[in-house]
Amino acid sequence: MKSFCEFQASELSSHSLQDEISSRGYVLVRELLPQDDLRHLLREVTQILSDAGWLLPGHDPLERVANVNAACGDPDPGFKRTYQEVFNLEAFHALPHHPALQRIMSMLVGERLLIHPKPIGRLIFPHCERLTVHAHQDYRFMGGDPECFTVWIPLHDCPVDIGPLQIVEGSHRLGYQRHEDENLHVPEIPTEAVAGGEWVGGEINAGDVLIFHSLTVHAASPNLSKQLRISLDCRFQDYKRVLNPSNLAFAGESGKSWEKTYAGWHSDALKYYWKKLPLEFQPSKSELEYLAMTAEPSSARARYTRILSQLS
Ligand SMILES: O=C(O)CCC(=O)C(=O)O
Repeated sequence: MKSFCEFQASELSSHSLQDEISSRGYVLVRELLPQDDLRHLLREVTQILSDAGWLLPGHDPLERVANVNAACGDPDPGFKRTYQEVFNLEAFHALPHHPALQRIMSMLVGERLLIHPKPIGRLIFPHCERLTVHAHQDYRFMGGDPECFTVWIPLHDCPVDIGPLQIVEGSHRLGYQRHEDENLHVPEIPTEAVAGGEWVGGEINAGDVLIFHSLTVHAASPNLSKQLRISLDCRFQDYKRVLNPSNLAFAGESGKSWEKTYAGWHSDALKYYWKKLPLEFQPSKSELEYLAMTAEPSSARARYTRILSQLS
């Protein structure tokens, strides 16, 4: 596979970053985030995984040696319980706000930077094909304005056998591609239907970040190691561009809420920060109100009602 085109953070200007994203659809930035900051979060996450029995005893949790008998992933109920503990960590939510990341994302997006408040943690057991994320465009899941960018951040070194992300170069220029969702938990673009340039990949290490456009096709490579692969992905956009309000709320039936997420946090600084920004929603609040009364089936109405109730 062709190797990623890569940059040191210090080499990038606003202009070169925007040029790279617009021509290739991604930028791999080496050594942007300090190792210590990542390790601090990794320590908290691996302690949760160790307590859940996901790691082999007799090793430092930071080594992430997997207990293969505990292998699970979304939507397994056991996975969701442990994932929720990771999601509730204050340090998990603080990472997308890291000053080094904000600086580079402002260079790409501009000064009106919206950091989406729901980062996704990936806790990927080895040798589980069903848990490998297949080809897709984030726009399929995020909606809103396509000028939205994902940053993929491994919390530890990810040599190729641990399953870092791969990208289809230039695929963002071909628009939205059809995703198949029949009988699939997560919609994906069938391998043979993926359009764009070549797949590119390679190791992505602690401190590196992979930035890509919401229409850039990407997929995870399989984790063929003995360790869990732990990463976080988060999204950034200009807050003057439309945003799908489901990115701010918990639309499902699980009873998750920001109040519960924030319950154990020490600082208020990152709580509800987006409520202070002049955001434009798509669907708008009045469209949501209409959908909450008319959408079919009734589960969709309930979903819109939950989103609405969390926006005020
Ligand atoms: O980390 C993964 O396995 C998948 C990440 C991904 O698809 C994304 O960041 O959009």
